[in-house]
Amino acid sequence: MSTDSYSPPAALNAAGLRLAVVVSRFNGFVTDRLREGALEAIAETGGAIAERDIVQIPGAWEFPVTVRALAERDRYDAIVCLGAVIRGDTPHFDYVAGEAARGIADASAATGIPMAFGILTTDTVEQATDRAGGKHGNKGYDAAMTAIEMAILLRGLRAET
Ligand code: INI
Repeated sequence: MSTDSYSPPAALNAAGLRLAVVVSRFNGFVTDRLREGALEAIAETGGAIAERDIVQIPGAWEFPVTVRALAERDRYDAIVCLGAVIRGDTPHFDYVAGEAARGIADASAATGIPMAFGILTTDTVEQATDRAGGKHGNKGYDAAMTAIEMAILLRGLRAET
């Protein structure tokens, strides 16, 4: 799957990496496609993921507590977060998108586990679908590639110390 601007390193190898994918059901017509993109990236790089490592949550607000719980299992090399927060007419957008971003960033920094931000934050449904397998690529695919890249990078950095 081609993407707008993310360019993964030439030969990423996800074999043996322990990955979790967290997908929110809100705006499921978008997040289903992000999940497909993420699974495609994992398969393409030689990785594998079991059903139990794909976690569904109601909405983007629920990411922070979920990724913390997953990180505390001490089981994952990286976590991929997939969601869609669409502004529409609701002021809910700013709270949900902002807290999801902050909570994931905090959890990642606190636990040392890379957490890729594959949560679309858009003004319109069209902008979201364009980025979920449409004309601007698939940000789920990009997020999974980023998680794989970061898992490998951090594994290397930690091995050096
Ligand atoms: N959750 C989303 O993932 N995307 C949205 O666009 C959204 N909007 O617009 O409201 C949304 N709200 C639900 C929220 O994430 C929580 O699930 C809900 O508030 C219950 O905690």
